Amino acid sequence: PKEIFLKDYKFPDYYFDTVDLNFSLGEEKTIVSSKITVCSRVEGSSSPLVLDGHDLKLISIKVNSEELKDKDYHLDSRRLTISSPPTGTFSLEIVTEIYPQKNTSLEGLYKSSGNFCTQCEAEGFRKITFYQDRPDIMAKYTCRIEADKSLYPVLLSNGNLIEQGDLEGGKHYVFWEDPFKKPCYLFALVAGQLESRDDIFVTRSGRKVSLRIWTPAQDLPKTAHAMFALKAAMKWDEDVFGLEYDLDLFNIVAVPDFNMGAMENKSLNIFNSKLVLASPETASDADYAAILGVIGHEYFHNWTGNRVTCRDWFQLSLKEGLTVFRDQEFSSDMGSRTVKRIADVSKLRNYQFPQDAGPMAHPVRPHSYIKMDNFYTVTVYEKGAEVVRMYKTLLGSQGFRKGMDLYFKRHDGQAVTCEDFFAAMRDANDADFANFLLWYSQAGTPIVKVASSYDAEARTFSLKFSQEVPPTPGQPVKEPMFLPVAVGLLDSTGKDMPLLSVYHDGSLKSFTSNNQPVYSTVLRVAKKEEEFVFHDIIERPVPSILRGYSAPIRLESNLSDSDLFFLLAHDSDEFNRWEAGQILARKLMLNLVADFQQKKPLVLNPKFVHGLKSILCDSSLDKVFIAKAITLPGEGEIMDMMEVADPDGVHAVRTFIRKQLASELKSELLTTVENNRSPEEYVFNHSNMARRALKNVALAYLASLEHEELTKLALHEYRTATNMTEQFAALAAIAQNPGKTRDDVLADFYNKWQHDFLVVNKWFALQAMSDIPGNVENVRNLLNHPAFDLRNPNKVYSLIGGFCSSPVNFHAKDGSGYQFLGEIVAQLDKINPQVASRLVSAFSRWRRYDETRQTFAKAQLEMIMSANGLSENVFEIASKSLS
Ligand code: BAL
Ligand code: ZN
Repeated sequence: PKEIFLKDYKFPDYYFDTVDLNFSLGEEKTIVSSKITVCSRVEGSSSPLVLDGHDLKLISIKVNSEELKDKDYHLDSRRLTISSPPTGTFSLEIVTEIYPQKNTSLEGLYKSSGNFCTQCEAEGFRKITFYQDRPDIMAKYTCRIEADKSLYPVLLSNGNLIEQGDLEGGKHYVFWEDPFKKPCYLFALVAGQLESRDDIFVTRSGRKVSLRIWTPAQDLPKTAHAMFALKAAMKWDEDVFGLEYDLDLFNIVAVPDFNMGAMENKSLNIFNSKLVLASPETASDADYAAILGVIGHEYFHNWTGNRVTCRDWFQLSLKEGLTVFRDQEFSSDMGSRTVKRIADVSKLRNYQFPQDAGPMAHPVRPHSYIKMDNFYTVTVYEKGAEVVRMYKTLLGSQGFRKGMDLYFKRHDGQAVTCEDFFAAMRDANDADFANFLLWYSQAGTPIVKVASSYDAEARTFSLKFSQEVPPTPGQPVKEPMFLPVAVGLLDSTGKDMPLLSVYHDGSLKSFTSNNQPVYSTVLRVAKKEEEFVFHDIIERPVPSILRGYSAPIRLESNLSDSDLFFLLAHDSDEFNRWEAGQILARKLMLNLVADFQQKKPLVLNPKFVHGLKSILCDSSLDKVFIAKAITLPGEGEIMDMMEVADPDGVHAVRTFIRKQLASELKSELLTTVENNRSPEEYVFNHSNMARRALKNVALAYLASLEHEELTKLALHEYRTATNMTEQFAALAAIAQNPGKTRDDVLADFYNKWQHDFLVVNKWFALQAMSDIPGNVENVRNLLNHPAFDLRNPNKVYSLIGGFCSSPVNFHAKDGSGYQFLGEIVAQLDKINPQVASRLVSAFSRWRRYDETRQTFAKAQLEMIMSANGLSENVFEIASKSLS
């Protein structure tokens, strides 16, 4: 397999101006005809025109209406090369035959669950027709589709519907035209038996936009929330960024078989059903929130991704980091900012930090790839969003908006780079961003140490920072990064102190403006070692550092436990209040793991129990904040902090603390459940979700005790629940403990919901993620369950992905979990390489474990590597994991 490098980027020799596509959809085969207006970039140049193409049967090829002879072109399994095309502008007509019914990779054009559907990002368009399949080729498209009218009454593509009509033989046709130039990865086609929920959004300039969400008829009632989310997103983008929708029609289609969560094709977003369909009875609060965020995300791409796109795939974070940042802000504004921030930072810590510390570590803008599909990662998305957030932290809301405005003014209709975004932010604000661009090129999570000290005599308080970025593959030596660190100082009553001035780099900077002190400031940390000294600090403060998690770093401070308990009780920055509790919990868990390994008895620090008790009983706090604050860090997060990850030790300790807390706080937890039962009607709003979240966390703690009356309580909650959030939480609470009750309730749940594939996926995932010893056998049995299907990505992610997220069972010391995954990857790679390579990533950090586990995991990776016909997708992840 060939590695592609950012440094090798070259402007294309040929541009495409217009593209007219014609699809004749059939049961045996589909005929795709394309007519492209090609222009050479350099006047008079006649370099070969190389078109990408994969799994295509070439039927004919014409240049300026003349059929090409065999000698005029060369065809291999990956490309079609026209040796001497005409100079200037010419037309290129190509006819290909494709077989969507046989396409199980779910990229390009495929047929599944009765409908035709496309997925072209990143490089799927080359499976539809021969093309320069790269995002800097932007052209205006038309698309004519013909198909059997009764089988495919709905035929959709990008842009506006210009014409439609009936044809002979029971067929019909449609003709779509997209007035905006676009790269081919944004092309989309859908054909099938679908119905739509229709609505209208009037933009702020008065344009009436028809909104349609398409699903099979029986699912239409479940699209109300998605429509609400779409309209809210359209309004929010106008209010916050001044960005208005630019066509008269916006379509969303929900499909059950989809590799990604969703896809932002111009005016025809295609969604994985699980991110569209919701009803209170079948979807949880988390599903509702995910739908809101992803509907927003795909809509926001219309500007950040579609109107301004990426020059090449290395720039993916230009659109994804920015659009994730935008969807995070949207969800924050629609709900609770702190809670959203906690969720996003947890995701970063649990998934991105491990990636940044492993063999797949790559910068936000990768330097190379074999398969681009492998770089739709938490680094490009989530760390990329943190990078965008840092611009906003440095510039403030208004400065950030100025930068966005300039970005669109300069680059609308263009395919650009991360530097272009940086330059717009800088130039619009005349800002000094020091070496901020390193965030795009240097992989690895910076480790930042901060030591604080107070000088009572001088009334100064000092923060001394030192930073190090660990080596990552291909990057042994790193430069210090530019870190915006938001800081506040708490006085002895817990209030923020006024910050008057700070001494740094030989100069004294005053914070006051108009004699108004500030209470929080952003320090610009840019060197390997750096000191900031606050003046006129009248008592020893407790510093609240990295407020709102202002930079994606691992922060290590010399704060004492009592400082942390103080912050947990008082910090005005709610994120850092939560964070103080998490730091305490992480320290406690790591110490107990050491005790466990030395076979010492486990004892829980009473101060920790007391700290959580005061949070649990503080009625002034947001309930979902309480729910988050009393939830322990995940096992993965703790393993990630250990020299040698010990899944058994971490699991034993987390289980011990949970049971101990449940036992010591039993009466408070019972009151919490009692006081937070929902009223009859489900409402998706912050206060209702907060109540459910708190009740569900409390119930899970209680059920962990395996007391008969508490299991009965969980059963009661399960039976009386009127929404999926509470029903499923009660099921999960019961399912923690093996035994007949668990088996009966799981069976009952399946019987109740077997008609609903999205709910059945939850049922698969719950069982797959279980910590019950030896669960691999149960998961193997579920592979044969009639509702399971290896061809459906959601089912695979639920069952196999779910299993890999259970540290004790996936990392079972006998290697049984690794063997199971190895077998599945080998099988799945033949069906769907993108999904297979996502799964194989679970092996990538095998060197973090003890020798026995390493031997088993390595053997599986080697077995996978030795397979005949291994896909490039899996090859890239498996080989990098082994190297
Ligand atoms: N562009 C791929 C799906 C998404 O991130 O929106
Ligand atoms: Zn996206």
